[in-house]
Amino acid sequence: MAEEYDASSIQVLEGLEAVRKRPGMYIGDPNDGSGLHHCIWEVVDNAVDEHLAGQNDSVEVHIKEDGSLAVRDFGRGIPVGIHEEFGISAAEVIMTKLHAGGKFDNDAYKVSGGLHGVGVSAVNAVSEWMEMTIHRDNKIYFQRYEKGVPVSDLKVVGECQDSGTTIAFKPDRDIFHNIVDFDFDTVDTRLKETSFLNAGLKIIITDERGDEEHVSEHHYEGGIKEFVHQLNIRRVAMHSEVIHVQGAREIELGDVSVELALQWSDAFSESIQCYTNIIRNKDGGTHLSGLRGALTRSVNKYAKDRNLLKGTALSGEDVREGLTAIVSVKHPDPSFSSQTKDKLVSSEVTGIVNSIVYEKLGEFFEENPSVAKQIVEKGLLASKAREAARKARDLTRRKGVLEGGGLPGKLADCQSRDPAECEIYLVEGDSAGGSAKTGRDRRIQAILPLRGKILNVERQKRNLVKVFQNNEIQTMIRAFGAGVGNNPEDEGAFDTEKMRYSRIIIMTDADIDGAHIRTLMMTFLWRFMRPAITGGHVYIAQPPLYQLSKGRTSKYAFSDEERDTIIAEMRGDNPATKIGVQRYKGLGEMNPDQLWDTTMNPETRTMLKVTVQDAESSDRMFEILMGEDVPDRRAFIEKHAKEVTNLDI
Ligand code: 0RA
Repeated sequence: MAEEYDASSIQVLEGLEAVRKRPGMYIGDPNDGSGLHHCIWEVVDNAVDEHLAGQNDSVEVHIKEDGSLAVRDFGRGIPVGIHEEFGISAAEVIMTKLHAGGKFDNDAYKVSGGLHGVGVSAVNAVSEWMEMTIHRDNKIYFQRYEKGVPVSDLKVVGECQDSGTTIAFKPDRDIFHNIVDFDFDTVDTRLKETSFLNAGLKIIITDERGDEEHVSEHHYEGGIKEFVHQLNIRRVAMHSEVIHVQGAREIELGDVSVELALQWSDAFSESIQCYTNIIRNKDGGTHLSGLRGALTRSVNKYAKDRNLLKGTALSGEDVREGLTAIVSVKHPDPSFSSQTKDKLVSSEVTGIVNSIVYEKLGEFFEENPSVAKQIVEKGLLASKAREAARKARDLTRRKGVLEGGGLPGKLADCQSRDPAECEIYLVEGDSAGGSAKTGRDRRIQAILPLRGKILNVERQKRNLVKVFQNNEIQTMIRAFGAGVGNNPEDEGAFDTEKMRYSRIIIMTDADIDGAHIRTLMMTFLWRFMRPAITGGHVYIAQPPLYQLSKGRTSKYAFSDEERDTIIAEMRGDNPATKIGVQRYKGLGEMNPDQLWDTTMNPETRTMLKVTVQDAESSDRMFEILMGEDVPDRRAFIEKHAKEVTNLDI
């Protein structure tokens, strides 16, 4: 017995050591905040498991002043009895053995199971300390760990009437570098999602840092139905009730259950979020394809049976335009394409979701003919708009060919024909365009001056023809030479392989107008040339805000802080030196040499690369930022003034 214990405790130490050596492999990047927050999800998952087992109705999360965090649940309490194999308490096994969660699997736990995979022991390993308090059998048990190693036995420290578990931990600063503070918004957003997906579970988050305590409570009896309602709150819904369908099928290992909530709105895009066992699968997978197939099939069937279709059937894209949906699958043993579970690959799920959704949605349409009709009409409208857009796009293409090679007159092209080294500057206004043309490296840099504010494409959802007839937009399409449209299946869709320049650089004035024009350009690229953004081809030039001069030397500052630093440096010990400060209001105020030196010289310039954190929220962001709802837009801009893009620039 003793020997066994020693062997297993060595195994435990080795396991903890592995986690501390390569935290990234177990809990995610320890430097960018993702690993730090993953620790919270892991601990909360255990409490959610108790809810799934029908034993817990609320979770309290406390973010503490000292950098620690505590998660309390009101479940059965972690078992405290001695574990036969290891000779220590079951609780200690759970806290110290990697993947120990599965050891206690029973029927109630079928669809749970260390949801994020690594278990609380991995969090323990990367914590300066972790404290476990268990209320069970009218006793309070307590044990403390440091860097994953117990520093005391599990002890009875008091009596109680209730049951439940509290796990408190402080992430180890030796492991988490850059970002060591929990971010309230990140925690709040994520746990709100968790509570939507677990109808009836109450999650209360208390931020105890700072002077004022901040409390946020999430409790949704309506579950994912309420989630969809919330996601559409800023949109005009096509039908007032969120559609909700549910079903299950038996497979060898147990039941696969499917829950779906959906609602169509006047939005432009489709937004479907997929989950397996409460875990988000951001790249979808077999549940998504099952759902898509069933949607197309059931809407077309309804339309055809009622003679609502004029000609050909609606495409999947037509049917899904403006759809917001959540699909949540529970599976006893799901497979994913990767460790991060971004995509579900269990093949049987396609057919299961497809048949449940087709059957239940068909029933819903029969019972709600007016809603069904609206959905079909919306699809027909989408199909018409798409057809018109296709024609307008073809026209743009043909026109390009007729005008000899298709390059627009305003474009000052570069000499090289090797896209890899070529870049195109989109410049606001003709005068800045003039400076840029003179100042550039004409071998590899092309300049396209655009006049004033380009069309706000977000407000032309139903009028794509207008988009394609717009002069500035036609000019961009022809200059880039890579087509237009985000759907790779369409003829002439944007294709990064065809780009004449590998970098598209947006260069606008460093003022409010410039920021607005930049956002308009990004909105166009996002809606019509998305692969350019997702492929990392879009950049934002960084012109200086100030020129600071002292005698004959001059320096440039790109921010107010930098201006102050440079002024202080130039003054040195003599505060009386009055430094010359020129604020650049527009690019046009710089002469070509200055523009080259400060902003365009590839050897010395800094640019921001536009990347996408999350397509879903970028979509939403453009909808709000460029959409028609004025009060909403104002609120959004006020809240996110500094990060006008969640496209992470
Ligand atoms: C294993 C078995 C049982 C409960 C738990 C684990 C459990 C783990 C955690 C972690 C945080 N809170 C928790 N609550 C419960 C079932 C024990 C029984 O049947 O009584």
